[in-house]
Amino acid sequence: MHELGIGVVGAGGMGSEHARNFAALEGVRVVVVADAVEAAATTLAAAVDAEPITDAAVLISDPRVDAVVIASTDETHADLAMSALAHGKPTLCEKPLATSLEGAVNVMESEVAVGRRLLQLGLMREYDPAHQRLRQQVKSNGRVNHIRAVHRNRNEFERTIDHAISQSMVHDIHTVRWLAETEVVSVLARSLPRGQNGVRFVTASARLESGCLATFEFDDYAFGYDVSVEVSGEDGLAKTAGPDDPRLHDDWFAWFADAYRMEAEAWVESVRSGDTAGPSAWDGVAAQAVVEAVQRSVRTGKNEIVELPVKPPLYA
Ligand code: ISE
Repeated sequence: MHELGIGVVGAGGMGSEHARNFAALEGVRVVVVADAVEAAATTLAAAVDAEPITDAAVLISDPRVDAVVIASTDETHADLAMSALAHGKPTLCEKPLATSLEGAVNVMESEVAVGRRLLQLGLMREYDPAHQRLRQQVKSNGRVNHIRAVHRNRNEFERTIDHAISQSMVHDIHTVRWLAETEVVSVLARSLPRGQNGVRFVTASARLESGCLATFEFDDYAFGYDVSVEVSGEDGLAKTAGPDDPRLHDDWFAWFADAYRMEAEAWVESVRSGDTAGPSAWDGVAAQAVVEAVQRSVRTGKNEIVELPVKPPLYA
């Protein structure tokens, strides 16, 4: 078996999680770790026996790098993803795909121009065993009427409302689209401030194309990390773990450790088979369109329509 060479861009929390997971897989080698902060690149590279560099462009064009993982800061994702696509390299890009809908569409169009899927987006809840069980249950519960997506963070630092929505609620938005297998058409949001410029709580009520409803409830400063989903179907209710879940943590790394590992395994398999699957650039575009509608609704206090571009046949 040819050893798969992976380059990891970004040596922060997410880059480290990915690098360690990939380094533990048989037949996979993390060859390069890039981070603009040299010390961060050096530390992570040493941990996974890779070479540290500071220039992500060098990593992407490195012939030893068969596939690229993008886990750097949000505003770098789109350009790096387009560069990896231009090099024809399979890429696992952390969410969000871009920091604007226009940026996300540009990445998607670059992939459409390539003519085949090369990019998987790191919306990893699809790989979480609890979410997978939920999806199976949902399928046997008849028509979906309502989805309730609850997400609690334990952020010590204040985040702006735009960041809370684009960095956190984006996961819940994807979960709802994935479970209901339909798009969000409009949203009405409310928020509770925290400190000077931060946000404590954001709720959004959404209508979906199939006619079903969804509620998003996001707390940025809760007692512990928590993600739970509840789906009311025509013939029954399906839930992930309840509020008495013993898995209360400070952050998402332990909570979703299995999901990250399974995402890594599935992605490596898809790179080997040449069949990119999992959350796509289209999912990134659709999620970003909803993110922006929620951000608008918080500001206007009104129901906002999701401005979704046409879905290219590549993602049918
Ligand atoms: C973080 O960036 C993640 O991706 C986590 O999965 C999410 O739960 C958290 O809210 C985000 O800040």
